[in-house]
Amino acid sequence: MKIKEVEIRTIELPLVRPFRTSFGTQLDRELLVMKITTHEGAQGWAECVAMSEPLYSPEYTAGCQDVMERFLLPAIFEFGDIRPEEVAGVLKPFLSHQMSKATIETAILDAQLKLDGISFGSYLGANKTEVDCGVSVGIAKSIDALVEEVSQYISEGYRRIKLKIEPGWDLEPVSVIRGLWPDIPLQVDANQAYSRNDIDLLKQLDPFNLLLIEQPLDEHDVLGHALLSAAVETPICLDESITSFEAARDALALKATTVINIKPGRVGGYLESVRIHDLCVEHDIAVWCGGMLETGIGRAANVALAALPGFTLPGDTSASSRYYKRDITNPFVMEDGRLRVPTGPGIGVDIDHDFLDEITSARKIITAS
Ligand code: NPQ
Ligand code: MG
Repeated sequence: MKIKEVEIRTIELPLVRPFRTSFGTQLDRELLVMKITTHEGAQGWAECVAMSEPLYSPEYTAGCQDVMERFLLPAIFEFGDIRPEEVAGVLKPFLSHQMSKATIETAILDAQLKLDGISFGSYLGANKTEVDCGVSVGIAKSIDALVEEVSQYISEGYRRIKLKIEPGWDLEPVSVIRGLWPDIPLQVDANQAYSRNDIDLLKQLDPFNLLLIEQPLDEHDVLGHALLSAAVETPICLDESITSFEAARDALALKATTVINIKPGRVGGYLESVRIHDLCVEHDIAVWCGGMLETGIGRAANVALAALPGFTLPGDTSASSRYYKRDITNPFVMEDGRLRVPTGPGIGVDIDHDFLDEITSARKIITAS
């Protein structure tokens, strides 16, 4: 395929409720949406999962747009006729920036699969038609407010609850939720809020039968996670630390992680995600698909990925309504705690162009210079 033009939009969507994590409180989701048009007449869509500030990852929306315009897209234009499988190699000279690279690769893959009439799920190797949904629950104002939010999600049918934790909001919320729902699959996510000095505290989570503790320590402290993992019963699951296939391979070798959260944006795309998935299957490691408050564009591709055989735990692949009153695609609606994997060509969702225009705050067209 030959890329004719790339459109990058900045969009802003209000969240249905504030989402508080150990790194801050989000009221809106600002993100980049990319549309590529090819000379063959195909269009491909992708969203960039970076947030507006570098709080979860070093990447952030304005920085992503800059690196895409200045380096990544010129390299793609210069390469000429390109296949999705060639994108990562073309972008490899530019270090890191996985979320930006993932956006470009995904948009090209969507266009290619639309031309070929193949769905994301079939291309990636999905063997399920629907995926189990979990939900990520923010740090609440009070225990009562948390209980109310969790009961709402459980009554909607979510099959797994993930509580965001931080120092001062850990043992109590976990013990209350576990007490009220003794059998619900439950896990926690600290987004790096603890240190190696907190091993004794994190050990106190052991009696609550959690599926896992996600990213308790700094993203660079892989050894710390190995020490913690040896000291606690609850499985440790890395998120932020897993930025590539190699990072996953090494974290597994060091026994720093016993479960892996795959987020395609964080690892540079869906092809790298499949490689990590295959590695985990080979090592008999459970995997699940993380979430970055995606719109229907990113959610569609994530649901397709989560339908691969190694994704044995429910992901943060929630319904559109978990985050947004109105989505920019046909919404993902949960039925019996599951989302259906799209079957149409490419990501297989329809863009609501009017609504997309309404929430677009900036728009730029990039062509070969
Ligand atoms: C995680 N996601 O697993 C992330 C973190 C996260 C669903 O818990 C705006 C954009 C706000 C991306 C807040 C979930 C965000 C965000 C949290 C990602 O660690
Ligand atoms: Mg996480």
